[in-house]
Amino acid sequence: MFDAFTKVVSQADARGEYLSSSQLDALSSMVSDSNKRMDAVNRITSNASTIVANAARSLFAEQPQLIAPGGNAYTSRRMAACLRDMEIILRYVTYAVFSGDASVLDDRCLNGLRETYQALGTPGASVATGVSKMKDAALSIVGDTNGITKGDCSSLMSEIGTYFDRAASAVS
Ligand code: PEB
Repeated sequence: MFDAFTKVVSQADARGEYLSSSQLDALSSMVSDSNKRMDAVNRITSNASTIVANAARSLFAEQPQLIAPGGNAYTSRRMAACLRDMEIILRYVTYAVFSGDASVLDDRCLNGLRETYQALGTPGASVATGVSKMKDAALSIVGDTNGITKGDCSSLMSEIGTYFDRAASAVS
């Protein structure tokens, strides 16, 4: 499991080189923008249940076969498993945002997830739709300028988007 710093150290060490000035510049700008990153993590984390519940409602409205008898989210047990899965994925996304690196998400959540869904008969494409709905909700919460000093969060938001995209494409 890497963060943005240990990732760069490991890459440099594999080549037996010192850290390059462009690597130092990238990490330095990450440090100077770190309050934005922590605010983003805090906003997603404190709205996690709303993000999950709304994304799931919207998924089931679009794909009602999932909650019809025989559907993959039919019965309370499967519905609970589905909501739990979305919550787990969102939690690992927040870890990746915090670390500035996707490896925790890859290694502890996404690795083998497609195969797990295939074995369970759970439609991965539907999970991916749910994840992309969580992405939209999370980004609109992160980008909400109401009651906060306005700044440029565009690169952070596009980075956050890549973690959701990574999760969606890992299961679809
Ligand atoms: C992954 N999900 C399920 C299981 C596992 C995971 C390992 C099987 C064991 C169980 O039921 O608990 N677990 C989950 C995860 C990690 C982990 C991400 C990462 C660390 O450890 N059903 C739908 C939707 C979708 C869904 C499309 C969006 O209709 C999910 C939610 N996951 C779903 C369902 C089950 C499941 C299990 C319904 C139960 C499957 C079943 O028993 O039929």
